[in-house]
Amino acid sequence: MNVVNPCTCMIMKELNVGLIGHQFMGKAHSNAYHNVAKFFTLKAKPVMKVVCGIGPDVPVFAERWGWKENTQNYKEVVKRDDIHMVDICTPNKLHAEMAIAAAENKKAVLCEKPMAMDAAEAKQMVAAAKKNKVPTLVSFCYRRAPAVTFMKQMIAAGKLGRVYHVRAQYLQDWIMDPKFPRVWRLVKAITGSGAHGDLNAHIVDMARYLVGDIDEVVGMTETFIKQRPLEAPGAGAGLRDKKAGSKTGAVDVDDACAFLARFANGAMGTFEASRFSGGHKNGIFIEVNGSKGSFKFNFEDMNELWYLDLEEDNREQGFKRILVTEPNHPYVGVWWPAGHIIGYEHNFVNMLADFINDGIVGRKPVMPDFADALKTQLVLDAVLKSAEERCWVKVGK
Ligand code: SOE
Repeated sequence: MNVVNPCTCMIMKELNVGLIGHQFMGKAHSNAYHNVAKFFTLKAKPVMKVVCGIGPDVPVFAERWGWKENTQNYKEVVKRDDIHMVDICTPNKLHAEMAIAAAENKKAVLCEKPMAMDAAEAKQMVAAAKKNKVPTLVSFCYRRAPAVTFMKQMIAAGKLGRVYHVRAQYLQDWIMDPKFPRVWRLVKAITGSGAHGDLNAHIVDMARYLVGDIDEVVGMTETFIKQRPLEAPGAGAGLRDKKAGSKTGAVDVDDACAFLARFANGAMGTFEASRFSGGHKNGIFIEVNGSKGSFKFNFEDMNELWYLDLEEDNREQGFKRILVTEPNHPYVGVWWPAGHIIGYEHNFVNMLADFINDGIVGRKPVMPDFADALKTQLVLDAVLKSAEERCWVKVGK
């Protein structure tokens, strides 16, 4: 087999992957490795070489998902000569350390979002990737929902004219019960921030992708439940499948964060992330209004894109529903015939195909690479500063 390091040679047949993390995102990424070569024509086939995680269930995970080996030691994984790509699906506080170690060992790096705990860490990741000339990608998976990619293509083609507004929300409700335990996503030292870094990160990435960079922001955060039971040992592995213990601990991250933004092109943005929006499970909504029309997208109906054409006769105007399942819509051709809808997990497969073909083998930057995702992190940092200082803040560089 012609196995070579992707960072030193462009001709390769197999891409050996080391995955770090075996919870929710570890599962989503494992599913993508399983399926990507079956649906897409790839320039290199990923080989699920080794999964790394902490806990007695790692061997079971490896067996179930088809990872050839498993380990608890990530430092071994990033150093192995036979690993070409490292995929980081761990809690946020480990992203920078692991990504830098992987880049120093000349591995291509895929990293879950948010990229880092803050922009200072993200800058170190960018520097390590640049120094070692390795392909990188941050897993902002929703930009690769066909409807979102298609919206981007239409906006870039001028369908909306001048963009006036971006309206984005990411709403969940999984921690509304005050008895829900203080899981790692609610601990600042592990996660960096709460709903903001977890959810606003996605919609900031989508908005930047669709409309461009953000110059300044003003925001507010709130923590509604400030004390929670600590997590009891022995809970299930699912994100929401947790048990409360008898002791309690402080919640030091935001439950919700809203902010206003001014885009470099003059558009106005409103963003809202909350884990206290009853009835919303994974409610991602984004709308863009321009001089010639509007687009809107709701993830819970992710195969649909709504489009308003202001150049139509005003008596016939109205939002029209485009079912984004035609073979010539982005990514759709490799999946099912028109009308046979796709779901959440397909975004990860689409993303992986782009990273392997264009980034790792093609050696072209695939967005959002570390340098691009740093810009999202700078927006997130500016919002937190603004909330603390109660004023508008310029997004850093
Ligand atoms: C948890 O809130 C979470 O899993 C996020 O971390 C993901 O990025 C999001 O897409 C779904 O919700």
